[in-house]
Amino acid sequence: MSSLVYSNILLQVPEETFYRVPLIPVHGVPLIKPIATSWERIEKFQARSDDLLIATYPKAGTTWMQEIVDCIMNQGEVEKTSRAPIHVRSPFLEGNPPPPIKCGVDVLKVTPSPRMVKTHLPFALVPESFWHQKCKVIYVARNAKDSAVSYYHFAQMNKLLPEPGTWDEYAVKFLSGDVAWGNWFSHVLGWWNARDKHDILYLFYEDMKEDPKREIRKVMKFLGKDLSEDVVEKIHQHTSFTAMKENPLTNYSSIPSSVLDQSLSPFMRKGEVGDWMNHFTESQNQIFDEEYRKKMEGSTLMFRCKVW
Ligand code: PPS
Repeated sequence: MSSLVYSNILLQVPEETFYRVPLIPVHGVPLIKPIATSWERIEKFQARSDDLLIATYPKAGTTWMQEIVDCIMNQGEVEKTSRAPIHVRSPFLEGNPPPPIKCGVDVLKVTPSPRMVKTHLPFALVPESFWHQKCKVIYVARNAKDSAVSYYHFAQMNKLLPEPGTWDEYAVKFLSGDVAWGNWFSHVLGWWNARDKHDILYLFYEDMKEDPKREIRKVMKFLGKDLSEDVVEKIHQHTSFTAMKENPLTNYSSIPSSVLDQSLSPFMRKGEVGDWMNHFTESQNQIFDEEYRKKMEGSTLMFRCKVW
């Protein structure tokens, strides 16, 4: 099942097809070329009523939430999560990696229910069938500054994304939304504004860091699972940053280094709130704050971006 077995074949795929490809707008949202060119299939995706959609802007704690959900769905029997890497257990809806690895839509077709579907799509681009089927959604949001820093490091090591350039160049691109999956502000606001119209649990990375067990309990309640405090503690231990960094099934080490070069930056990098302070200059911080004020004005959505 692991994509490792394909690594020798991967090397034979012409690099220009998938590697460091340009962004192409889909309904105004920049997506990487292999996703944009297969958009029709993604848009027509058939959700099932017991699908759970785990939606995030990139780098908001998707993998962390996927692992928590899988533990809960397995009644806290964390050993059962060792059946496959996280990207197999919880396929990426719009993912379209180099062949022969199957695209998300094809993998999901043969995935037994209940499926845990990962997406980075903004609310407006989510296939309609999820809403027709009244699917549950867990959305995780992370403050813009830490998201930008995490995404910058990820763009360096993930060869399927466009070259990030220097941090100074990337900070400008991030703020203007010229990155894969588009503008952070539109993403977090789009999902925030939709949360009362659909069955959406809207969570924050910073809250998960502050009190992981409290947030695990929120997810349990949302999924209708009543598990003991001992089990909550077990899930908490299993999904700690340290445990997930060491776990080959959650640290993405099963993906060949030709795609994810973890020597440049590990997938499980720092897992902190406030790392942006090690990267932002004073002037970048001011520009970000100004844009934040403009874009978030009038919204009840609030973020924390400091350690408290
Ligand atoms: S992706 O590629 O968009 O799916 O990445 P995603 O999983 O959303 O985000 C990766 C960042 O989340 C951090 N992470 C965690 N932080 C705390 N605890 C746990 N358990 C955890 N698991 C993943 C990961 O380290 C990335 O953040 P940075 O800031 O880069 O370290």
